[in-house]
Amino acid sequence: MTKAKKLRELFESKDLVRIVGAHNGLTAKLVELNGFDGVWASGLEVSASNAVPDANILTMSDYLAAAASMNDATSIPVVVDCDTGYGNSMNVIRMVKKFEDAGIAAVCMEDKKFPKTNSLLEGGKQELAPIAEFVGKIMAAKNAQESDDFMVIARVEALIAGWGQEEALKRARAYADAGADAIFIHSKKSDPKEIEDFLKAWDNYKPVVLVPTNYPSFTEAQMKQYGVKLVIYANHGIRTIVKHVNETLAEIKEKGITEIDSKIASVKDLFALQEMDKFKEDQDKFVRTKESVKAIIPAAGDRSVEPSLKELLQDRPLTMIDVNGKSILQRSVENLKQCGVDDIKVIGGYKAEHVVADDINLVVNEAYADGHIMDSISKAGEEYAEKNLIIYSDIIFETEILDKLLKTDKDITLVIDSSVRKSEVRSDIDLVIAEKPPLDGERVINVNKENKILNIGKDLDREKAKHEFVGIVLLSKIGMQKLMQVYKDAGDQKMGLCTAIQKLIDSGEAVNSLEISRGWSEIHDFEDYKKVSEMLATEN
Ligand code: SPV
Ligand code: MG
Repeated sequence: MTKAKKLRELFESKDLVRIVGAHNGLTAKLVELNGFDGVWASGLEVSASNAVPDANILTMSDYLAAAASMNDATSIPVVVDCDTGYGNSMNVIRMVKKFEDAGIAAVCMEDKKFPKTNSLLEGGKQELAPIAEFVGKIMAAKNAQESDDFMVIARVEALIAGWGQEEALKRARAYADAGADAIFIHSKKSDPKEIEDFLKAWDNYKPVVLVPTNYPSFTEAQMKQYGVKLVIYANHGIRTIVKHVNETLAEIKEKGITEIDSKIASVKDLFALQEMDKFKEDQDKFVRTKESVKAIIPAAGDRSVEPSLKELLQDRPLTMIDVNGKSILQRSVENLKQCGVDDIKVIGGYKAEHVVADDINLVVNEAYADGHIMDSISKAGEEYAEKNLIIYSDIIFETEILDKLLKTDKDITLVIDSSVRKSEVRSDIDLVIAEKPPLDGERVINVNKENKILNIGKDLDREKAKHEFVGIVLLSKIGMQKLMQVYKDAGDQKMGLCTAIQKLIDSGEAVNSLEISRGWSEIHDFEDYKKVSEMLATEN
């Protein structure tokens, strides 16, 4: 529904339509959020907000831009104060076209000479235009509008100019007869008597509009008794702003900002008015400088079953243990961010309440004890990115590994380590048998040559398994869908990642590898923890 139609409907359905002055999108939005029927794009507010007199110092384009900003920021109708129409009838024709095109519901013109001076200015020069001239403007406006719903309000300034009640009534009738949709009768007196006299004599010949700034004792109940249709509280917003900004500035000048926060709107309040949540959502969806990457870090398991870690893991999961001043998780998060990965989902379970790191998205798997890593990964949701990283929560790694991995373009790529064959082989690591032997120790360039994985798991033939799975996998969207399908089809909540990958390989899926031989470590027991802490201590 157009805003012009909305205003028409308000005129039909309400005794008294209440609108409030604003000067930009923000103040207009506050008017809407406070439940008023519409916005008055006040000439006084718009010019005051530019710190210039309300005397046609600004141009029609300035007022149009301000009104459009108010209209865009709100869903309620905007009635625009168009002063005298910015010139003669020819200017009015263009004015109506421009404001109607901008979605404005109604325009209001006053019967003064151009340039006008604000009506409330004490001793202000208030020159009335001849009736014929203003009637011509109303006819021009009504003829120029495209939709029947658009309203033209004629503002009678005879009382402001001191020309008396009779002149006011004569003008009001002439404007109404020329096609004006409503008559705004203005007064600057503090006593509402002249307004009441007008209302009695007018007898609702056409809807009446009031701006009771100078006669605030005239209540809404009285307005309703006289059948007033529209009341405009024209400038109370900007007057509040001036007073309170001054108070705040005075306090800051005197005391700094230590105590001011609780007295003013929070930055969060501003973000809400700016609809930053929606902005962020759209930004994530549509602003693309590279492929979208999501990281999933399953960190739900309870590893305090490892006796040497029992002490350390009493109050936190393994990923949260402090390794030289930073948790394992925080280290992973920082590495990911350095590689441009901001969408990081961590699946917590055991002591999930203690899983914290900067800007992570924590998903809690309450039933973590019933499941295993694939179960946790499934809890990250089914909205996969173009590239999806799965990173074990108990490894520490250097950024370069991710950098290299993110440059690969296969559906599934596992980071594998070739140093395993040299070190003492432990029973708790995931071994890998790859198509080709390790490159480590050889002088090679283009390390990223394809090397498919044939087998992965803890119980592989140690003679054949020359690599270890590092705990980092990169999957395309398709790769991710296939991996999760394997998990779903198996119906085994206790499935580990390596089992799922082996099933993919068995079903003929190509699983590739990125070989490294340094730059990472897992922490499976207290010995690992000590070793890694020492390495990181001497790192810099
Ligand atoms: C305005 O708000 O700009 C008005 C109303 O025109 S008044 O200031 O009372 O003239
Ligand atoms: Mg005005």
